[in-house]
Amino acid sequence: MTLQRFRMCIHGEWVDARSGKTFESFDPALAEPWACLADADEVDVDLAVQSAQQAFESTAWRTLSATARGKLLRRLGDLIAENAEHLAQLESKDNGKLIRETRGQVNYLPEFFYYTAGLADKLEGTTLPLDKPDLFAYTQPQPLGVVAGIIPWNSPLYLAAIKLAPALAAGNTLVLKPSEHASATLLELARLVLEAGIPPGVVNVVTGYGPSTGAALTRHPLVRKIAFTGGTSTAQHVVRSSAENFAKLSLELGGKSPNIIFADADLDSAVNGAIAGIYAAAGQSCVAGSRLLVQDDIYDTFIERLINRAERIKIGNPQDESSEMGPMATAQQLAIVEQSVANALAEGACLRLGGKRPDTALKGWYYQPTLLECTSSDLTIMQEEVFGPVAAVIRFSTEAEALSLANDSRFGLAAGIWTRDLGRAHRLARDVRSGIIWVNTYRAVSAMAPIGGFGQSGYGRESGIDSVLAYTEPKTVWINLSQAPMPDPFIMR
Ligand code: TXE
Repeated sequence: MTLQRFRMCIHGEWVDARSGKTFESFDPALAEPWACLADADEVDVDLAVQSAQQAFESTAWRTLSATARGKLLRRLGDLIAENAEHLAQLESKDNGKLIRETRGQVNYLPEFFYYTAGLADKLEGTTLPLDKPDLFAYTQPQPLGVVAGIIPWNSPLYLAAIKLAPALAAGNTLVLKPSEHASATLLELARLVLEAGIPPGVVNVVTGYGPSTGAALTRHPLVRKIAFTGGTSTAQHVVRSSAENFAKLSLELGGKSPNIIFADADLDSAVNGAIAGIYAAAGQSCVAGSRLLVQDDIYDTFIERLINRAERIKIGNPQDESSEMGPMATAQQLAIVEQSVANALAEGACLRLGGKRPDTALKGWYYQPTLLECTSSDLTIMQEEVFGPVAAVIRFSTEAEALSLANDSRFGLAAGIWTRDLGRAHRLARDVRSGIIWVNTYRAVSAMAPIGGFGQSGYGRESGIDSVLAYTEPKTVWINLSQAPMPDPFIMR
């Protein structure tokens, strides 16, 4: 089979790695390679970062008004909309996500650019009400410089967009590093960036492996901010790299999110919410509702209805419009899922559904929707992220118990609360420690809504009105209004 060839985008040019090295990327639905990509080393990464630095200092970018930057972002949004079907198909092939999911994501993607475009020229400094009448001071938000965007495989376009749009709106330049498992759509995005008229070098994309390409990028001395989405242990490397040069950081690291079902909930909706939480995207979602907390009174009914629906999930090729669950994105991810389920069973969890690969002729890295019943929150399956279609369910009797179980986690990214009791919904929204709370819904996103976590789910927020500010640093400007000579130089004014 001929592999599709992709080159990197450095300073507006399509280039191979200087070393000539390449690597293969796999189609998860077929478990075979489909693309050949440049394997960038630190020489290539340096070229990309120097290009971004040069673009940052260039008059073409630096003197562009914020309004003009906003217009470029709008144009980019339009181009994404025009190319949406192509991008959706490509992402589905590359990471094995359902076409109906990638299409939905890509169709919404322009909204991130339009929303952020509108924010570009609304970044205001403040006039400071100084307590020193002879002095006048104001602040001005300033772009940081070169931003490194480290992107995982599960939603490359969406996770790149929520970094790219605000970073550009604020006047930064970027080097994006997609995952070695799904790089193609970010290279297509770079093509649209150039077509939109964004100057060469403002957005560069380097491809390669995390420990080589990614590490070379995150420790580069010219990188002023690292926006990272990925796993917790990788994040620890990234944080250490950032310490070399004091680069700013935002980290979005996934979780072990509770989906809490109370007896008074609309059970049909709650079943769909539980499915959306853990079996959508085959559970390969940072916000996966992988811990199901179900109230005693409805526990048996709820589990029966959940199993009944989950058994009928149509596993199939992600490019098939009728498929409801595709494969794991990588062979390694499938191995993690299999190992996690085996460990859970060994620790005493009870298998209620799935627990193996499907009995089909499908060649890819598929795994069945799986449900594990647990009697203790201490089980590893209740504490560790699996990143696959594996729900761990536990029962509770009181609201206090539900809260205590929900907060029994080192993570804190998302939580679902299913109840018709308004007071309870607001109490739990206040008390559950997580960055996103969904009440009677799950997996909702919007350009206007911040995303990010508490605890080991990371820090910093993406999306929303403050997203652009996160790519700036305020500058304080002091003006002496007095006509008198400068006073005593040996005391602070
Ligand atoms: O992610 P990695 P992987 C979780 C999930 C999964 C686990 C591992 O639990 O099982 O992470 O997945 C780059 N310096 N999430 O291995 O390694 C890498 O090339 C700099 C949660 O795919 O975190 C890729 O571009 N960069 C998550 C990116 O980091 C490095 C989504 C993420 O890869 C690097 C995906 C290094 N030393 C997985 N090592 C979410 N929050 O949604 C790797 N990278």
